[in-house]
Amino acid sequence: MSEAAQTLEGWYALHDFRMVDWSAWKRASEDDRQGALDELHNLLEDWTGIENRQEGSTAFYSVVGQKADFMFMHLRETLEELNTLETTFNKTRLAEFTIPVYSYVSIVELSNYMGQPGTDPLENPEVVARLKPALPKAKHICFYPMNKRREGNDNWYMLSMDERKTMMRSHGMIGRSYAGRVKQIITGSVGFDDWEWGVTLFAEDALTFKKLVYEMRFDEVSARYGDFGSFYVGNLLDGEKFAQQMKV
Ligand code: 76R
Repeated sequence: MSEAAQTLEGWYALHDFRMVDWSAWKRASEDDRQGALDELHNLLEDWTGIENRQEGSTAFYSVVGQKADFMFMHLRETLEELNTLETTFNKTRLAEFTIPVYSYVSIVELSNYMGQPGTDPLENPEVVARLKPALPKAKHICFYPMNKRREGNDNWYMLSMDERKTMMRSHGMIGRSYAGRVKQIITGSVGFDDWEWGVTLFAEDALTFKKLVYEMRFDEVSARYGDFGSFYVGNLLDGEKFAQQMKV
């Protein structure tokens, strides 16, 4: 058996994608619509409080295209908290005007492929900060789930630790050349959801997603071993921007 990579886990993650039921929204009275937006405002404030207390973090983005209209990415200490906030949202008036279209459950993950042998990563404050990150308020988000292939001669899980380390180093070097332009959060989802990882990228320039993902396609880890799910891309929201978007 090949040696499994050691992983460090941080906060649990829930990506929650919603579509707006525009017909119902337009049929609602102005008061009902305002009430729904006010309630969302309060929720967003609660979530900001949680982030300020470093008990979790939430990102709120629109989604471009027909897969969804907006999304939340929530990070929290426990799966129970994610469950509670999911149902809290479902009980709001705004939720009556939304249709859940996709969700993804995972946990912030760092693996030891690039780690320094003989050091305890949890002693490193940078590592700890990456496990429990405050999500950036970048202009754009990109999310997609992925697997490492297990097919015939292209089986990631049959490779030796050394072979995987070499390839992951090359992957990491490409990634690092985007430092400052992209913030990436890898969340592991083996045992939690339908793919093995969620990839969430944040950038000020959406084109950086295309450049980075394309460049990685030529790197062996992605070229030979990467299988990808659907891509979601969108723009930063806050209470005001959302109210603007929902204005009828
Ligand atoms: O954590 C680190 O910075 C160390 C190096 C590193 C690891 C271990 C790293 C760096 N990644 C790691 C693990 Mn990554 N990453 C992806 C994708 O679209 C594609 O082809 C793949 C999707 C992108 C865009 C990306 C970006 N990475 C992983 C893993 C877990 C693999 C495993 O355990 O087998 C996956 C699935 C994955 C996928 N990676 C980076 C980036 C970027 C931008 C970096 C540099 C980060 C930095 O240095 O700040």
